[in-house]
Amino acid sequence: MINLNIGMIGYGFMGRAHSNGYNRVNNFFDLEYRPVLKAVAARDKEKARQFADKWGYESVETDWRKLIERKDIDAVDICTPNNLHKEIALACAAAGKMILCEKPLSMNGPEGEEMVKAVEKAGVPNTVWYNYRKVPAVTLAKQLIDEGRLGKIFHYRANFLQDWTINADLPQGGAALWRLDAAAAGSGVTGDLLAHCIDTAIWLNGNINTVNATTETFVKERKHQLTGKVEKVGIDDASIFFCRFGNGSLGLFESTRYARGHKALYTFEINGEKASIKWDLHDLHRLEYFDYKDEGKLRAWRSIHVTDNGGEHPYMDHYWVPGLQIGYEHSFVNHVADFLESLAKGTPCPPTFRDALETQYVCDAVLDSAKANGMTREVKHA
Ligand code: NAI
Ligand code: SOE
Repeated sequence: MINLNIGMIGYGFMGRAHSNGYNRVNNFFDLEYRPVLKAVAARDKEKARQFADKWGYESVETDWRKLIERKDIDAVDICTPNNLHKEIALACAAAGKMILCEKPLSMNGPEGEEMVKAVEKAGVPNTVWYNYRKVPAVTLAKQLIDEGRLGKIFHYRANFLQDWTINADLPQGGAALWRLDAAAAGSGVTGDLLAHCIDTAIWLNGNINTVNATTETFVKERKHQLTGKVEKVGIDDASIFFCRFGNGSLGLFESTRYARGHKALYTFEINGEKASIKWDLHDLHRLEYFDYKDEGKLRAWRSIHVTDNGGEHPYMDHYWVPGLQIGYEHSFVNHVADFLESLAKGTPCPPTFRDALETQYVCDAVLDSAKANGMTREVKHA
């Protein structure tokens, strides 16, 4: 077994999800590599120590640059707000470290281009945590599409709905609320939520060529947690776009943090000439499938419980017995497993930085189109 020494930067929500992935992966997958939690970097030493104790990190650093300089770190995991992704990734590439970076890759396309250039020049293995690809039901959707079961695709529809920023008194910026601050997040729901939908869509249905978008910022000013002043809100609270894919299909995407009653409702539906599929994050182990070739009197949507482990359902051979499902956290376990398998084979682990740049370009085109009152924008390709 080869040890892969991990250095993690940031110890919030994703710091926990990834740490769980590293800790669990060798329990479920037979791999050549074993992640070793060497160090976590965070500005507050005491909090970093508490996190390190809880999740099993050997040491802490209070400056992420020190972590990257360390000879005993092989791979760096970037779990910070979006405005730090580029600087950290460039430093990692310069130091020859492998990188696992949280989504969105960057604040915008030009930043992403620099990051892709840096990792490809350095030749360091890299991946971006678009973890929903690693949900077995979503991977099964990919398999069904690649097998041609849907035939020609006509429509791709996706939503990512939340409701946690409706309160106008919620401040922006700083810990926990950096997503509301354009300087830290880059954009609002476009980069935070639609980016997931776009990544999955490109993976399942190919590149997006043009977009027409509209966005809205419902609460125009919020108190900034760091300055204490009421400041203009620079993020998009809601973002809607329609698009044309390279394969001729039409896409419709919506995301918002103002859909009262929805906490994290990510859904997609794909309609092809022969069959359709639907997926819903709230029921993440199920894939809904409608096949027109079924006998007429029985033809209906079927709900596939993606838990078979005789090789039928992706990733599930590594878990329990048929019928017993896995959860959100396992998408990260699966992603770590994919990364370690790719390392052993010497192949890239999708989505790579270059794959994630494609998503970034779509986000840029969406925001640009929205600024231009929905005018069509061509999407640059990575
Ligand atoms: P969070 O706010 O829970 O954690 C961010 C962490 O970064 C905190 O520990 C904070 O102290 C640390 N940090 C901030 N500035 C730092 C600095 N200068 N040096 C060291 N540490 C610093 O945020 P969360 O939710 O974990 O998000 C982090 C990243 O993960 C974001 O890019 C976000 O878009 C992405 N994300 C991805 C998800 C997915 O589904 N793949 C889910 C949630 C977040
Ligand atoms: C926002 O609330 C958020 O945590 C996003 O940042 C994640 O990327 C998404 O997976 C869930 O929602």
